[in-house]
Amino acid sequence: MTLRLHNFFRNSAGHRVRIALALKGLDYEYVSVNIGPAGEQNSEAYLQLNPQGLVPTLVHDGRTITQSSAIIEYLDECFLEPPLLPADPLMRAQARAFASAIAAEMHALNNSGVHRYLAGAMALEEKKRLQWYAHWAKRGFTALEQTLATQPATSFCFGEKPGIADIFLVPQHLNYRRFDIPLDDYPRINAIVAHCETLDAFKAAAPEAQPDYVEGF
Ligand SMILES: N[C@@H](CCC(=O)N[C@@H](CS)C(=O)NCC(=O)O)C(=O)O
Repeated sequence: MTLRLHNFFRNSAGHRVRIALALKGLDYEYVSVNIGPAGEQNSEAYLQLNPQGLVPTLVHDGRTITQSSAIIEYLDECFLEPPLLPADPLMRAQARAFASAIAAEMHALNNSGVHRYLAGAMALEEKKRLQWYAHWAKRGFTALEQTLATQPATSFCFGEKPGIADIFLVPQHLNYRRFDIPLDDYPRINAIVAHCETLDAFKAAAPEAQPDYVEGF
């Protein structure tokens, strides 16, 4: 059985998949796709694999899967232990909703391609671009903090084991730290992220632990 992950060290959606792979204890080949100025995600070879020109892409025994949410659910269905989704249907839906709020409403508005377009075609000055970024970050994290406040106080977002919500939360929190987004208003989120970051699987998946890591990139 072979697993190959096409991603980049500074790739929030790829970071999610790395956490899932590490939590499941799965070995994989790391293929670096430099999404910086090199723009390798738009090379002909990579577009054959992922026509969206986005990372990550997972190749499992020659079968290609794109989109981090689909990849993580696929891994969870192929490799059952430990499960990344709660067993209870309601909690499962809540965990998926939490992850989806990050993937679809927050990250999608703030990812690197969006920034490039705002700075380039839209000629938006950096201050305005950061204002855009901070607006969606605040709106998103405020809602997630409120969601967590309705849950029992557990070590992770939904229960006592790390799962899909934590997998999506940690990379997004890291993005916001990188862009100096004020995070003091989200004590529950901050505590969960701090706890996750003490765990080996989260450490192994962190950008600085990847083979293509470059400081200050
Ligand atoms: N919804 C996608 C998002 C993927 C995505 O936005 N990847 C970014 C990096 S985090 C990317 O490839 N950016 C390159 C580009 O936009 O050209 C997923 O979850 O996999």
